[in-house]
Amino acid sequence: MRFAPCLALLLALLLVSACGGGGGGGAAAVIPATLDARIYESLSGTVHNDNPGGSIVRHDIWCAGDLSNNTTRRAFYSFIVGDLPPGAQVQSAVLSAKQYLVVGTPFATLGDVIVDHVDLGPTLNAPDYSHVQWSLDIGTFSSSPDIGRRALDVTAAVRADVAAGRGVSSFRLRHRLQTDIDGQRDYTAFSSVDWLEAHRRVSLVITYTAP
Ligand SMILES: [Ca+2]
Ligand SMILES: [Ca+2]
Repeated sequence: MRFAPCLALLLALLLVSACGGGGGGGAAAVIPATLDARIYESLSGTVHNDNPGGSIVRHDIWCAGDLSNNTTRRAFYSFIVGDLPPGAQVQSAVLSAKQYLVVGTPFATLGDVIVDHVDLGPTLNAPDYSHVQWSLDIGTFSSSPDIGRRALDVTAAVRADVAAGRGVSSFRLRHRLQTDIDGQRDYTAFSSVDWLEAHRRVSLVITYTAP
């Protein structure tokens, strides 16, 4: 009857020893924290390709698609990732926005809405419409005209920005094709920064661990 407690004590000591050996000194488990990144308004909006200089709309419906004159537009979202603490390790990052309006048949004729991870420089301007740095087509944001929120895992993009010391992560939303040249409006609209209600608000939620 006295042997069982001794055996239990021995097993407990062995377990403690094993944990200490495998944990590099028994460091406590790091619980990930969450950052709901602030949107960077001056680098967010819609860029049109309607003239050589392009045109920028910041506080309008943010769109991807074409208009009745076959000009096109793309949507941009930027977030401040510089709020992460020094040394933060990004575990996940999810970009989300509400698709709230679909005009014409953009998904049938222009394809899915996909996301590019981009470098917008100091200002949102006409060249950003087609600028190719950093990565094109990092994922599909929307593949149907149904109204509702959409989300995309953008972990690799945010991780790259943080690793490079960039304070901002920027994303471009566009239909795969620019225009179907049919003289009809075909576009999809997403949340703008003016909409702060939880179900409409655009967000980049980052989970991370920090030393
Ligand atoms: Ca720019
Ligand atoms: Ca069209």
